[in-house]
Amino acid sequence: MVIIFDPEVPSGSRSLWFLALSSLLISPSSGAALEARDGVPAGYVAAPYYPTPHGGWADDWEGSYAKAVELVSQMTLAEKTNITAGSGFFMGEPCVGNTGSALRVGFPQLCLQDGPLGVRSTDNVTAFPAGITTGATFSKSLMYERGVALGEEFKGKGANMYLGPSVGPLGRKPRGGRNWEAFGSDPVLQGVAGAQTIKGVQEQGVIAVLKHLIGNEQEMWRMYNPFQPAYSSNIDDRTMHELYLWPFAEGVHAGTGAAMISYNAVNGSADSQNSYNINGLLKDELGFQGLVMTDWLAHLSGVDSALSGLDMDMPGDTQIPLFGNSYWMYELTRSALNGSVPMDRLNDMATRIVATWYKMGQDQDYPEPNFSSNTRDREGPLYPGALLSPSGVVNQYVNVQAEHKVVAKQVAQEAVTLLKNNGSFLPITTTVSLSVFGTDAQADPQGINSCTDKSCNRGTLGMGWGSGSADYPYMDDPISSLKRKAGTVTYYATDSFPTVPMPSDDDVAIVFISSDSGENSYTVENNHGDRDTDGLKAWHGGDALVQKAAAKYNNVIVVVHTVGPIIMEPWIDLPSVKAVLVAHLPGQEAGDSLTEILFGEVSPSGHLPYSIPVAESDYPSSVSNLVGFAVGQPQDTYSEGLYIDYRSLNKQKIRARFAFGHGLSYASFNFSSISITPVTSLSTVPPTRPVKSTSPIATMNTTIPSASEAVAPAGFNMIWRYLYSWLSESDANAAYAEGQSGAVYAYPAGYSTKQKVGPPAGGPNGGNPALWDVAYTVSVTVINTGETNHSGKAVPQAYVQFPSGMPYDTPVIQLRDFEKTGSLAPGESEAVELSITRKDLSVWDVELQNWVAPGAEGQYKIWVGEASDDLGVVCYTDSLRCEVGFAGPV
Ligand SMILES: *[C@@H]1O[C@H](CO)[C@@H](O)[C@H](O)[C@H]1NC(C)=O
Ligand SMILES: *[C@@H]1O[C@H](CO)[C@@H](O)[C@H](O)[C@H]1NC(C)=O
Ligand SMILES: *[C@@H]1O[C@H](CO)[C@@H](O)[C@H](O)[C@H]1NC(C)=O
Ligand SMILES: *[C@@H]1O[C@H](CO)[C@@H](O)[C@H](O)[C@H]1NC(C)=O
Ligand SMILES: *[C@@H]1O[C@H](CO)[C@@H](O)[C@H](O)[C@H]1NC(C)=O
Ligand SMILES: *[C@@H]1O[C@H](CO)[C@@H](O)[C@H](O)[C@H]1NC(C)=O
Ligand SMILES: *[C@@H]1O[C@H](CO)[C@@H](O)[C@H](O)[C@H]1NC(C)=O
Ligand SMILES: *[C@@H]1O[C@H](CO)[C@@H](O)[C@H](O)[C@H]1NC(C)=O
Ligand SMILES: CC(=O)N[C@H]1CO[C@H](CO)[C@@H](O)[C@@H]1O
Repeated sequence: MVIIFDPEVPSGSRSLWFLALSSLLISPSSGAALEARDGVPAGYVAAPYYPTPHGGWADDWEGSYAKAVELVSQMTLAEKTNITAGSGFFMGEPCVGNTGSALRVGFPQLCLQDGPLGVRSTDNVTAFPAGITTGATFSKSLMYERGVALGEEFKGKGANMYLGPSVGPLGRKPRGGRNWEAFGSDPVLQGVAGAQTIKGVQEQGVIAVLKHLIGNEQEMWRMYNPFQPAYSSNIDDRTMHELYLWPFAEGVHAGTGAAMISYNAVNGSADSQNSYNINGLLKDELGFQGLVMTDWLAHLSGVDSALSGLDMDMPGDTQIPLFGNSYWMYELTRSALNGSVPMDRLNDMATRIVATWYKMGQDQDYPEPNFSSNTRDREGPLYPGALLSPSGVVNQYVNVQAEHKVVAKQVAQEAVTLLKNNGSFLPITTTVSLSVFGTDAQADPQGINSCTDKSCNRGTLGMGWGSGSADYPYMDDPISSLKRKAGTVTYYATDSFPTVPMPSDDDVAIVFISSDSGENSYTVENNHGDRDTDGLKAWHGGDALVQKAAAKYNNVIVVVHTVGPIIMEPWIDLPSVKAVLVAHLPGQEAGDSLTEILFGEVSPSGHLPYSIPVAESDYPSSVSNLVGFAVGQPQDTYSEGLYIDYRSLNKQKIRARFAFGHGLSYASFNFSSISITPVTSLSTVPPTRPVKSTSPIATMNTTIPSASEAVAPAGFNMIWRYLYSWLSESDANAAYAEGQSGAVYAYPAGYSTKQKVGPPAGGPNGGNPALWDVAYTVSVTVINTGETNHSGKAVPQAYVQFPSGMPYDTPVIQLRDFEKTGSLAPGESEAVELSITRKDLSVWDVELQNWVAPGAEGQYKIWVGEASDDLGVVCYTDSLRCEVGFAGPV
């Protein structure tokens, strides 16, 4: 069967294709038929949670809400509904999403643009390293600096919202197609990287959009279509809190202005109308004050999604775009007039949007968009989806790159992860004779941007494919950099081992291999977004290429550009394979960032943001298998619970080939002067949450306005198929009359309009603030022992081991904090402090519905080391002693 409605955001060049397809189908009139719950395993329940908690009660949002309440109070009904949805797929030039405006009161259209690693679908931008690469740096400051640069570029192009960072998928399934857009298979690494990105982006005045909430761990079957529901991720409460929701809590804590729901369902209920997730988890427990939007075309219902807590529908259409149909816009106006969506909810939706805009200061001189996602020509149609559209200047070619290549290169470089370096083979000198193999060493010979949204794996793999890609302004490819630096370089631009002259003993071969994945909107070499066909194998016969090079040469260096783990067993132990470097997805700066490491100008300092197992089957099948086609709703049940990646391998006592956090340096480090300091005393249950103050939303006028507020001004020239929030006069009158007649909407079970006090674990900006109390700090002095005479950066990582004998089955060790040192010269040292919070020492108790520190009085062990399997230092929270020289807990 052809998967018709997969594209998250197809590029403009394909809009006609889309038009043709959509005209073959009839728009469904309601999402109700799509709410299939059949097949969800017993016990997984999507409980109702109503009403949507009002925004505006957190102290740090008070000023923005005050202004927003004032502005929204001046809006008519049609203005309020206009700003809660997009004007339609390809209708509002120029961004991938464009809201309606309320210009009469001074509120503009907002421009929403992909994606996590750069401004998508335009030129004169930086192609930054991907999320997974950023995670591999284990550098909080670089995560932040990259965010700053991204924020500057989005603002420079006039985009109001940055559709990132992605902290879901978490990388539960190594084959998952979009894991590379996020930061790694651990909630703390994801959470820290997401939070640093948000801080950097939003300090520039751009609204970050934290995504995708939640359970979007594979690409295939992710979308509802008129014939089949999306898969259901069935996640138990504890796993939700301790793994998947964790990075979202950190992002909300960092102040993200917006969040995006994902396509799939959780426990059988679609994420875009899952009241438990949006109203309950995100808005009440995590106290989120900003706005929640759909993923593109993930909107399935009008009244129900509004009641479930959704605030913005993107890009505005029903699942079948371009017909001028929407579940919101004019339908939301109707739903408010007929009383089905309470004015209180609509006030909250509109105010959340406007408050977020004020919070980032976008009311002050924010630039308008100066680019087009649809064409690179200077002039083009203003409403490409409309067929008949006026033309105008759509591209101003504003160059927003500034000096961002510096931070882009730094991220790419500090991510390079040295996995193996037998006999300190690396670094090599520039005078050795180098033979280079693999098409991945050179930029795509057909053009660096020749495949739409990078939907091919040709040439140096700098990013995966789909809506998370961006155009390269240039590609500093490894082969050019090698040729610039080294004396003798012979390049064989092939993935099949060629005939080569007999090498001498000292000759060095560098073999470039890759593994790609992306969004389900494209199939690349038979991989449907996820790595369903190639699995965790190197693409293009990469394993054989390495093996054959290793048979010929004494000295082989393998460089891997990859979206995630690949299995290295076919060659990793071959004696000639002296060194292996994972360069992840470096973006435009693939060359010098790598070769400076090969030639010893800098030491590698990247660490694995996931484990590389010996075999994929070392994981439980729920993790190693993708969910396939099903009649009805495909079920993806998280039966492994907390046990993914290293948590899983450690539980089963299976050694990874290379463990999470592993990464070698040319320098060697030693940790000394280790101490643990108690900061806030722990109690089993955290101090009581703060009381929710009354939101100013509660003061707004909730009377249903007159029907005239829903009608377009006489003579307004409407564009065909553009989405407007107006009704015809007769429709408006009929809806108003319907509401006054006492007709009542068939509200979902559990529906209520009474605001709740909020759950015990809840609080503003991420949950109960006490969860972020620092319980302990661990200090270590890192010294470069000087044995190798190389400078380098170390990454001390702190993992918590919970007390034994507790009634909670908990992973042996879990990452809780990390820091990266500066570049330490031989003999040089740096003191590093790692923080362990109350939440870090807690489990989610499903009975109490709260975080519980089960060993408040007992002994937690805080392990510190340079990888999850190299933890030589331990500190005890009860005796406050620290010891060195351990083999580690796993
Ligand atoms: C899914 O069902 C499980 C098991 O009943 C429950 O613990 C969890 O809270 C549910 N999650 C959602 C989002 O409904
Ligand atoms: C809705 O937004 C569109 C696009 O900016 C605008 O043309 C229209 O006038 C707006 N409607 C209202 C009610 O302001
Ligand atoms: C109000 O309008 C909405 C949107 O068309 C519709 O779904 C709902 O059933 C209507 N409510 C009543 C009570 O007619
Ligand atoms: C485009 O961006 C530039 C630089 O940010 C800005 O000066 C200009 O006003 C923008 N163009 C429009 C139409 O707003
Ligand atoms: C490392 O190199 C030495 C020779 O330098 C060799 O004896 C040994 O087998 C190699 N080990 C691996 C794992 O390749
Ligand atoms: C670090 O070096 C000191 C001596 O300087 C030594 O006693 C200690 O064992 C070393 N620590 C580790 C973890 O190797
Ligand atoms: C509230 O809205 C209704 C309907 O638009 C209006 O008649 C009434 O005057 C408003 N009340 C206040 C206090 O503004
Ligand atoms: C150590 O490295 C420095 C800088 O590269 C160099 O000048 C010095 O000669 C080296 N010392 C030894 C003992 O190799
Ligand atoms: C500096 C830069 O990259 N400028 C480019 C901006 O985009 C236009 C149109 O694609 C190019 O012609 C410029 O070279």
